[in-house]
Amino acid sequence: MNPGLHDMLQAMGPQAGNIVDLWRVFLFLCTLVFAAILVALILALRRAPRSHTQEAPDLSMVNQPEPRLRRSVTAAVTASVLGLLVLLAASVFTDRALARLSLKDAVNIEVTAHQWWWTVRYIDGPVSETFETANEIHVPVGRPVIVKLNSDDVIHSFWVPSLAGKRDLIPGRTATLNFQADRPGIYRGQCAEFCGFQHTFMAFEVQAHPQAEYDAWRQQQLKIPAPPADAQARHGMMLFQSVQCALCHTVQGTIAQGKRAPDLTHLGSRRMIGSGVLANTPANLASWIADPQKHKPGTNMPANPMSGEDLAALVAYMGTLQ
Ligand code: HEC
Ligand SMILES: [Cu+2]
Repeated sequence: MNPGLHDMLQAMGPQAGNIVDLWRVFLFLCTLVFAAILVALILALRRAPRSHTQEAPDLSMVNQPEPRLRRSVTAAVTASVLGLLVLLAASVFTDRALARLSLKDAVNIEVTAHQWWWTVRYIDGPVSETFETANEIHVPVGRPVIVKLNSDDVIHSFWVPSLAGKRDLIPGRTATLNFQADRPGIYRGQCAEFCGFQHTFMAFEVQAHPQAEYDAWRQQQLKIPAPPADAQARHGMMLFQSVQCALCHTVQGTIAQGKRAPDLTHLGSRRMIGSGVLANTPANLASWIADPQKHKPGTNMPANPMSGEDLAALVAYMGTLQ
């Protein structure tokens, strides 16, 4: 499966482009400084007076005036200050360039971080056209996206290296991040602020589609899945609503309206489950539902011991949630 591009050096949008340009300026200047220091060090080592065990050290140079040394130190200090000023200016210009992204016709999304997964809400249009999904952000290519960031528990950080810089999600404070994807593709994101046991497995992805494909995806997300016709999947639905699943998870159009876990209304349309730990296949779903702790120790979903028959029914039901 395509793991998604996760590379800040391969910018796929204007925001990441600005950041990689800044990074190149830093790399260039810091390499120059590093090389200059090494040269100075080598020269100093070669010119240092060698002492000899049999003779008293020659200390006459200590009392001599050192006009050359003074000049070199002045030059080095001046060059360092100038170098730092260049870096400062480059940072300020990058910041301005980041703020210049036109937000006309933007897609508005609200992302809430949890230990250790992400709620994604699409908030454009009237309330009847808002919907929720998890761990996967779909965006149209070439249009700006405004992401409002919140956290439900501890501090997390939203980072899609190929599209934009990092932005922290701080409980009780809303931050915003704007980005735009210039080419269709799958861009991997990752929580970039240590947030507990499963921080590593708090991944997500941004899927950028051509506008028409995005519109089709959006229409699909707005639909409420029909109750399954198949007997096994119906049994799965009944189980989902009668065992504790429904206390944590939501499936739109059913009595399952829990808000403590990923919305499963369109689970079948997602590529991954568990914030990127497993591919979304029936076998993985079964294994996850039976014992999520095996795949993501410490995760806030308990194990669900049940018969193989019930498990198969639940997986069949999940498969109908397209
Ligand atoms: C105590 C609350 C809780 C209960 C009960 C619960 N879950 Fe979950 N579930 C979660 C949480 C939290 C996650 C996200 C885990 C993560 O990624 O760290 C999750 C994730 C999932 C996922 C993966 C979704 C995704 O998009 O990554 C599936 C599928 C799932 N649960 C199905 C079930 C089923 C079926 C049941 C009932 C047998 C159930 N859950 C019971 C809390 C719960
Ligand atoms: Cu996190």
